[in-house]
Amino acid sequence: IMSDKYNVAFVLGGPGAGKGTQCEKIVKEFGYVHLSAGDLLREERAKPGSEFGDMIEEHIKNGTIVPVEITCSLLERAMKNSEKNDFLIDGFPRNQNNLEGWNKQMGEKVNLKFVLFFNCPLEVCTQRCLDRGAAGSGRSDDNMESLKKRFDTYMNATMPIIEHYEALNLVQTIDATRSPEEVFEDVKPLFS
Ligand code: UP5
Ligand code: MG
Repeated sequence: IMSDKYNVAFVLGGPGAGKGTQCEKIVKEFGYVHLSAGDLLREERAKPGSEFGDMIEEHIKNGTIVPVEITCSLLERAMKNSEKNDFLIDGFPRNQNNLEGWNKQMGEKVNLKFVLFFNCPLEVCTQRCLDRGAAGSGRSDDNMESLKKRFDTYMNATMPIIEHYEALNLVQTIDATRSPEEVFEDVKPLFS
């Protein structure tokens, strides 16, 4: 039966498309648990003595993707540690390796509801991340050099994953160029 599985919505979109911003709003209004793969990796990186810290930082700065075993374990641990059953998984799966690793480790334990895709042009995404960096985000990848690489990865590795789910009719595409409030108006009906 479905009810003994985790309910999951994947949240995808380019760097700075607004995944985190919209997830916060969904959490407030609909009681989902927000798990950002990027946040979990940054947290793991920051742990003193973390075996994977340097490797994670290398990937983040270069906009490349951490091996799925690490990311998937962090996600599964967070899901197990939560008392809730409904999860927004933000910024994952980002490539074929992520998709295959997730399906192998979590496929049987999860009911995938849909993939929320925040569609946002490169120029808008870039400006948002640069502004965030200028405002002191402290993120080592909010600079032009890293952003170019993040975009390459997004176009070459992540878009095919979105297309894969599109072929399965699981993608809900949202125009993410407008204000956070306007974007959320389009998101709401998907959760109501
Ligand atoms: N903002 C948001 N919405 C706005 C709107 N509608 N109008 C105007 N401004 C808006 O927003 C970004 C900025 O824009 C903020 O300042 C916000 O106020 C403003 P945010 O909600 O943070 O966007 P988000 O899509 O979450 O952007 P983020 O930078 O987090 O996206 P990325 O996908 O690049 O970052 P993530 O943290 O997911 O991944 C970082 C790196 O981790 C990856 O490059 C990769 O190296 C690694 N990673 C993995 O290896 N594996 C994973 O599974 C996940 C990550
Ligand atoms: Mg984010």
